[in-house]
Amino acid sequence: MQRVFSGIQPSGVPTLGNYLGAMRNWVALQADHECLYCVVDLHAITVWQDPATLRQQTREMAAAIIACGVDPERHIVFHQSAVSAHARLAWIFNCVARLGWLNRMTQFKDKAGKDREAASAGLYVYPNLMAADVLAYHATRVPVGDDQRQHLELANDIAQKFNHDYETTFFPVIEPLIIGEAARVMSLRDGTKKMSKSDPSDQSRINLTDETDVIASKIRRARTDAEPLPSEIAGLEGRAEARNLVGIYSALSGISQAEVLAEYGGQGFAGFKDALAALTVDKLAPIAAEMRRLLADPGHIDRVLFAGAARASAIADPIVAEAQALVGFLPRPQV
Ligand code: AQP
Repeated sequence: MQRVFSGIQPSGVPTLGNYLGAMRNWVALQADHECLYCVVDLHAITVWQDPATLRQQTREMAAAIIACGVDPERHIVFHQSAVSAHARLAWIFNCVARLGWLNRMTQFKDKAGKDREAASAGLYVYPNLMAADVLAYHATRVPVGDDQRQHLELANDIAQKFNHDYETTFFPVIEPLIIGEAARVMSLRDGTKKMSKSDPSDQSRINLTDETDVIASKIRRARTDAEPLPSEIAGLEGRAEARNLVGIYSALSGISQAEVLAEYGGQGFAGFKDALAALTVDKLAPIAAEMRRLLADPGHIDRVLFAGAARASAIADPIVAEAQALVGFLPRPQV
């Protein structure tokens, strides 16, 4: 059985983008993979987080993963900071990755914005930690949204360079799993920007915890253009907002974009938005209800995470110990 690793930052409430680009696929992969799903709090602090909020959001993210349908008994759900192998391997990768490679990462450019000098060093080396997250488990399959493709290519460059520099075949090749329609969900306010849980505008995204009337109002107010919906996919060219809403409808309903346009093409947005709002509420309301139920008992969530972290460490520790030995470190003392 192939091993899957994927992570999500507790940097806000998970969004429809996180759900369609990642979590929904995590659920599907459980049937025939060994899965590790990680709340990546080390990544989250690459941008400052209020400590109490970070604790709350870490539990919320774990609850969201379970509420979406991940089974933490059969698979592993844990928080990254509880497994030291991630940080130990990331340091080695900081020394393997080249500055030129990191300079090409578009996520750093997007997140650092205009004032790059003020961004944290952690944000810059974020892709090295992401490579360590996956390779500490020798995971070969990583389900992510399209936005993370570049980081996974970098992870493979790091693995290859490590193997070359230390004359080994120790690290395997990682395969990104970018599944289905709407692999990149865009902001409801700007169809050229991805939907993000940390976007300052709450109107730009659907949160998994949004009440049904909030979801409906956000979709009705989503930015669109003045033209009716086209009847064919080619007509979405240059219409980022329309393309995004059609993509979301298709992803949530499981019908192709062409079929969506066959039904709604030629109509204005109002009716389509009503249908999309109803569909979104239908899919997200049960997840929100289950999240609320789980969050009523934070002690239970902590126990799930601690048990997951112990199982994750049992896999990663020997792998990272071997990487350290390949580099030339003396063994760690047994405690
Ligand atoms: N808009 C999106 N469309 C599709 N997939 C998405 N993902 C995130 N946004 C979209 C996928 O969700 C997973 C977890 O992402 P993350 O939390 O580790 O970081 P991110 O990609 O930076 O997500 P956000 O929501 O934009 O977080 P912030 O606002 O903190 O930066 C990944 O698999 C990602 O592809």
